[in-house]
Amino acid sequence: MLSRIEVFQGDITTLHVDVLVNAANPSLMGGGGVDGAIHRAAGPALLEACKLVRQQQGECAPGQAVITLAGDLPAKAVIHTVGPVWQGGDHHEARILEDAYRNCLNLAAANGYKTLAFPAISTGVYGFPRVAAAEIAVNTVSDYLTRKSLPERVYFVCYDEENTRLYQRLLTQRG
Ligand code: AR6
Repeated sequence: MLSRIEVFQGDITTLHVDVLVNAANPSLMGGGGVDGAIHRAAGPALLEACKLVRQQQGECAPGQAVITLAGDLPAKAVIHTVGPVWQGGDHHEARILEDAYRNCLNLAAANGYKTLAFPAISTGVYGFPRVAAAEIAVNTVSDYLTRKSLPERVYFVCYDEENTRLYQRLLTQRG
């Protein structure tokens, strides 16, 4: 099952996967970090698609996810999820982060997508401690894949070497 999970170090916008996950904010109107990089690479069609979702469904609550087209990206679609803002750990941050990963997996599977790439949700501007966030990411995705056949393959995209080593270590530990 772990052969269905890979770690990739670099810029998520360059990946040729079916669907990329964006670490968005509730407004879905773009921002900094990976959100900014995805919107820049996708072009204005992505913002237009996000505006439409926002008009139809309102804001995206933390832990929830929505899907849009991918504009100029090599991916076929983008799933926008909102991670928790770290507030010390006693505001359900872990459960919300788990929900975010699981809802992205469900949405990718419901749309028939086979390959999915996640950034390290909430570990930038939102301040979630990196090790705890990586443990949640690895455990939630691994548990999901043992039960489901889609997505077939999941990539954890790490922007720096430290996070890459961390994910590789956690995946090795899970065997
Ligand atoms: N590819 C892969 N990972 C990246 C990239 C990239 N191009 N750029 C940054 N990262 P963050 P959050 C990593 O702050 O904490 C936005 O303004 C980065 O090193 O992007 O969920 C939104 O609009 C970090 O490990 O997302 C929200 O307001 C990880 O992506 C807010 O930030 C997540 O960092 C969301 O904050």
